[in-house]
Amino acid sequence: MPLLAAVLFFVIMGYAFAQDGPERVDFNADGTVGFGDFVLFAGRFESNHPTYDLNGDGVVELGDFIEFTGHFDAEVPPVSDLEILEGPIDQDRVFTANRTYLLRGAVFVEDGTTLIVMPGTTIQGESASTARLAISQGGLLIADGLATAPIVMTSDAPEGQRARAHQFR
Ligand SMILES: [Ca+2]
Ligand SMILES: [Ca+2]
Repeated sequence: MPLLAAVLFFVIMGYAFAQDGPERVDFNADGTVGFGDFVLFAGRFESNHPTYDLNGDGVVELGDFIEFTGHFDAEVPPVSDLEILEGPIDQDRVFTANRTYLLRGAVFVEDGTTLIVMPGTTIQGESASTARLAISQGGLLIADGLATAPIVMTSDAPEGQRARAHQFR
């Protein structure tokens, strides 16, 4: 295809994606568009709820459903928001795939506390503070990754500078 048409094609595609990316229909914010989102959508059918009125015509109807199904099974790119964790985790927590968690210094999951890490979650250890994650006796870490959505534990140092012993890679 001629260059100008190719450029135009990608500009339009980029625009369409920015306007109507799958993150709009990941209603339960779990990183993919799936059945859970459908259940939420179905619960608002024929309402005027703005979140589910995807085409903005004031009612949640078939047109919105068609738009929703167009994104079905799509993966939602992780948003850049970062949560910094320091010190003890003393209340049950769920780490979700739509965020990145940065460990600073020693982070402990305390006795009697459960930390659940959802598939697809990224956890970074801060290089400058020699970050580490420890599970106290009686604390619980549940981190079941999936082949399609692994849990990544890595360093915040750039690739190629993660050579230190014991460092998150
Ligand atoms: Ca979802
Ligand atoms: Ca609508």
